[in-house]
Amino acid sequence: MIRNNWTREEISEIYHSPVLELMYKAATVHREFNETGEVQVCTLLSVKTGGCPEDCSYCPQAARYHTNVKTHKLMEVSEVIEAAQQAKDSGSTRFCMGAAWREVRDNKDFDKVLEMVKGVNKMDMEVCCTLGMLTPDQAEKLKDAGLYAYNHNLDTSEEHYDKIITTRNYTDRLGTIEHVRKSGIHVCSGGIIGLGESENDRIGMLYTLSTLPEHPESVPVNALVPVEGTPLENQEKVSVWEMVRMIATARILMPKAMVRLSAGRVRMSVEEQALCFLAGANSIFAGDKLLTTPNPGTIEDMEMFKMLGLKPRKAFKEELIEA
Ligand code: SAM
Ligand code: DTB
Ligand code: SF4
Repeated sequence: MIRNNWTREEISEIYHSPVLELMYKAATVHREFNETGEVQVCTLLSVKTGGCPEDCSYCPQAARYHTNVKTHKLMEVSEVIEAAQQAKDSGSTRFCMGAAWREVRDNKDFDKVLEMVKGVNKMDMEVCCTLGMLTPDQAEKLKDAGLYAYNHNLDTSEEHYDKIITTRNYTDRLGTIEHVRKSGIHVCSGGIIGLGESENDRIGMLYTLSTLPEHPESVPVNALVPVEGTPLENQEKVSVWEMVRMIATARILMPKAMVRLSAGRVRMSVEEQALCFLAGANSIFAGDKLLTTPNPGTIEDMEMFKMLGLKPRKAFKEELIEA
């Protein structure tokens, strides 16, 4: 049964249960609702890099921090299509374009992004964007261009939010998620662990996500990639058990969602990633770069899939065509 009325107490009990018990339960829910052994492979492309006015303290693309990220204006449509083709050729079924914007503005750049969405959509890949805040009208335009999903993370709990970001608030975030939902685009929303948040904050974020009127179709779970020059550059690495707890709890609360083992895989062994798949993760970002930071390479991931007997998942769109 899919529930949207979880309580913080119930979530805390699940999150804190003995880890082997938690994994068993999550694996059971996963088996019941999804094809275990199938992992969705997504590719990210930073279509506009750096120079962002926001102050997200984890982010290498915020203009105010001195990081090694080179700023780049919005890419050309043809360059993006070429990158999408490469992603498709290497087995990705979802292509996600990210822009270091606070929000979308109604200007030529947005028109260009709409062209990118149309182009990737024609290639029979699921097309996703993460561009910052959206108005209802902008969400409609993206939907009309063929956008399949929109990524907009809550990142942390409502209580912890202003310790991480001060240039916008939780209500802004939830507003965009609502506009995306209303336009009929799939919602992709999750967060980051390792920002110095408490376990209660992690539970709080999962509470907000799992009590939305409809669960997000994808829930990315990122481990902070600490980047030199950002306020969080010296944060300690999260242990694999914290990732496992987060992924397993998300899987139990939101049984049908794609739970994505997102940033942080470069610092995880194959064994650690396998624990995350067992705990219910069924999606990854592939390719040697996330937006600006490194990610395991395609060959490494192919070897991992072979070793673990995992199969890349077909695009949902493809399934619809075949049905
Ligand atoms: N600017 C848009 C926004 O913030 O919504 C879209 C791009 S932003 C880079 C997308 C997401 O990347 C953030 O919400 C955050 O969850 C994640 N992210 C950014 N920097 C990260 C880091 N150093 N480690 C892990 N995740 C990170
Ligand atoms: C998400 O939750 N993780 C991805 C994607 N959504 C856009 C981004 C991770 C970014 C990690 C830092 C970087 O590479 O710049
Ligand atoms: Fe800008 Fe997004 Fe980075 Fe925040 S996370 S600084 S909004 S690019």
